[in-house]
Amino acid sequence: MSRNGMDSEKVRAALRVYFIAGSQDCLQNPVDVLKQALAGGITMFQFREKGKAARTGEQKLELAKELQALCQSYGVPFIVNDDLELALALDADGVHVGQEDELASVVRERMGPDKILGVSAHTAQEARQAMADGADYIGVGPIFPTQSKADAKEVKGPEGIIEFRQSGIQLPIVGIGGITLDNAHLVMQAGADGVSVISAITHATSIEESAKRFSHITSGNGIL
Ligand code: 3NM
Repeated sequence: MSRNGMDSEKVRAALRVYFIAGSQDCLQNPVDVLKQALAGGITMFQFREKGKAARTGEQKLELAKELQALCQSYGVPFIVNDDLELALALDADGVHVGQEDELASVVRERMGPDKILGVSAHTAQEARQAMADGADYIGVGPIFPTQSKADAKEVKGPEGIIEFRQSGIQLPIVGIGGITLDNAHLVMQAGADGVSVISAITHATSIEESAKRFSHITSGNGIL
């Protein structure tokens, strides 16, 4: 019996350019930011409204609805970070949880088998547990130093992904943390299926161009 929400080849494809953002990450209206990122070819989006400047309550809900509708117009999965109730209320495509958030097994149970479940894993043991809990993919990070997460763990380098693969983890993996147009190829070469990116897209001079270039790099068409 497969408890996973999507077949793993579809998940791998969706992870390629996995854009994450909340209003706290954006230098302009998050709706405009996402529009440009979608035009540039992002393959999945995670709504991560977190931290001091984050919206809450009705404002968060309204923003989520707008962003979800945009994703739907591009056929791009809309994932909610660490807010199962919001994901259920919106019938989002999935949820991403960290080790300190709601238990992955509980999220899988409540979302049902057809949704995408992502889990942040820092050790092979956490990755195995995530798989047992029904995760469709794991996020591994921080690969490089990041300014976007105050409580990020120790930097792993691309070697962190190589180690996961060497220990037999075959689940789709997305690298996260400090990934830029200059280092994304290293993450892919290490065995990741894709890159999760906040600031290299939200803070780019041209958001659309940045997303386009990530798409090239991760499809193997990048100039290394
Ligand atoms: N999680 P940027 S690092 C949300 O290590 C997040 O699990 C991380 O942002 C982890 O692309 C991170 O701007 C922030 O570095 C990624």
